[in-house]
Amino acid sequence: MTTESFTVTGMTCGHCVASVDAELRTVPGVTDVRIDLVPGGSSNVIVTSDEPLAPADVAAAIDEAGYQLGDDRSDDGGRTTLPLA
Ligand SMILES: [Cu+2]
Repeated sequence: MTTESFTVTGMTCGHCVASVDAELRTVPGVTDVRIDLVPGGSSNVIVTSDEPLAPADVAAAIDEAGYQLGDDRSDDGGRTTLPLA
């Protein structure tokens, strides 16, 4: 079992949450979806899956619902890579 968290932008209400939830549950292996809505901002989404999640599948599901994956730089503890000019 695997749990992945990421952010989704563009959601504003419970209807948006329901759409994203429904699409993510169509991804193979997904058993649970938790969405912490931040209206108009970057909402935190946590997906639990029986199988390793393919990022492309997740991105496609979010896209299908009509929203965008946000920048995923929140919880990696400062592993931001900057080009050293
Ligand atoms: Cu909405």
